Amino acid sequence: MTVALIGYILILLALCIGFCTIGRGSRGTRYAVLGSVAGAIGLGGLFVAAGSGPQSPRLHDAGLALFAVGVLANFYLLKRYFDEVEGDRHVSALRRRAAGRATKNMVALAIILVGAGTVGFHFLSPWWWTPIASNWGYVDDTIIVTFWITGVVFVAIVLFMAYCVFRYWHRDDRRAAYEPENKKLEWWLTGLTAVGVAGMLTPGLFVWNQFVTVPEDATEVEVLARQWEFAFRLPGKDGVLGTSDARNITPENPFGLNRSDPRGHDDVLIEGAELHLPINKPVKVLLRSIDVLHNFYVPEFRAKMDMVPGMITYYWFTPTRTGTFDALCFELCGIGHYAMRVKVVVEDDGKYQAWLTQQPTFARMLAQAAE
Ligand SMILES: [Cu+2]
Repeated sequence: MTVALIGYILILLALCIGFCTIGRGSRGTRYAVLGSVAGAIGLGGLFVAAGSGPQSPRLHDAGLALFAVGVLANFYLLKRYFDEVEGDRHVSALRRRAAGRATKNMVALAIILVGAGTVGFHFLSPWWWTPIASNWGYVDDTIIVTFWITGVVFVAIVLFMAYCVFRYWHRDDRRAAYEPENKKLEWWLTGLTAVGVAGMLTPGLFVWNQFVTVPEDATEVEVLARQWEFAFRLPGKDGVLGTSDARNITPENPFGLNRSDPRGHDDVLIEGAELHLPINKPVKVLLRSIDVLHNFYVPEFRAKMDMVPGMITYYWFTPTRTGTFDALCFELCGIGHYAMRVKVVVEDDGKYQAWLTQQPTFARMLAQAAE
C-alpha cells in the first residue's frame, strides 16, 4: 500500500515536471499541469473504488466521487484553456509561433500519456473476470486475442496521432498537401484490417461450434424465466423432461406441464430457490421464457444466451469448481430486471443427490393442489 502510494505521488510529480518543462512559454502549461494532476487523482479514485468494493461502501463512493471530480475538473480546464486561446488572436505572429511549438509538444505528450494510462490501467486494473468455474476457458482465450489485436491497433493509432501532432503542427507559412487517393496505402490498410478482423472472428467461430454441440452424456436442466424470477425443472427418475405448453400455465401448474404426459410427473420443480448442479457433469440448459426476453447468465460459467418467448434456446457447460455463484438475467426485461437473480450451487455428487431427493416433483405438486 505504502509503495503504491509513493509510486502514485512520484507519477504525479513526474507529470507536473514533464508538462512544465515541455510547455515552457506556452499559455496552456498550467492547464496541462492541473489537468494531468486532476486526471491522475481521478484515476486514483477509480482504483480506490474498485479496491474497496461492497465491503466498504463509503470508500467505494468516495473513490467514485473523486473520479467524477477528476473528469469534471478536466472538462472545466479544457474550457478555460480554449477561452484563453481564443482571446490570444491579437498577439504577434512570432509569439504565437513560439507558443504553438510548446503547445504541440504538450499535446503530443498528453496523447501518449492517455495511451500509456489506458494500457497501464488495463494491466493494473483491479476489475477483472471472476475466476472461471466451467469448461469454457476458450471464451476467455478469444477475448484475450481480441484485447491483443485491438490493443496493438490502439497503441499504433495513439502513437501515430502523437507523431502527426508533433511533426505536422499548424504553421501559418505551411500548407497541407491534399492527397485523396493513394492506392498503395489503401491496399495496405484494407489488408491489415482484414487480417485483424479475421484474427478476432476466427477463434469465435470454433468456440461457437463447440458451444452449440452438446455432448451425448449431458443432463438436461430447464430454466424457466418470467418477470422477474427464474425457476428450474430437472428430469426425474426417468431422466427425461415431460412436455410443456405455455397455455397450460395455472397457479397449480406454474411450468405449464402437460398433465397427460407421464414423463413429466416425476419432473423436479424448483421455484424461488437455488439451483444445485453436480461438479464435472456436463449440463444442457434449456431456456424458456413465458413473457418477454430474458437471459440466463452465470458469469463464472462464461456462458449465456437469450431466452425467447415461443422457443427453446439452449447451451451447455460443465461445472468445474464447487461453490455458490450468482445467476443473473442479462437482458433488460422490465422494472424488476435488476432483482432477477438466483444462486447456483455446484457441489459433489453425494451432496447433489441428497439435495435432489428433497425437491418437490410435479406429481407431488398436483397432489397438494388437489387436497
Ligand atoms: Cu429478465
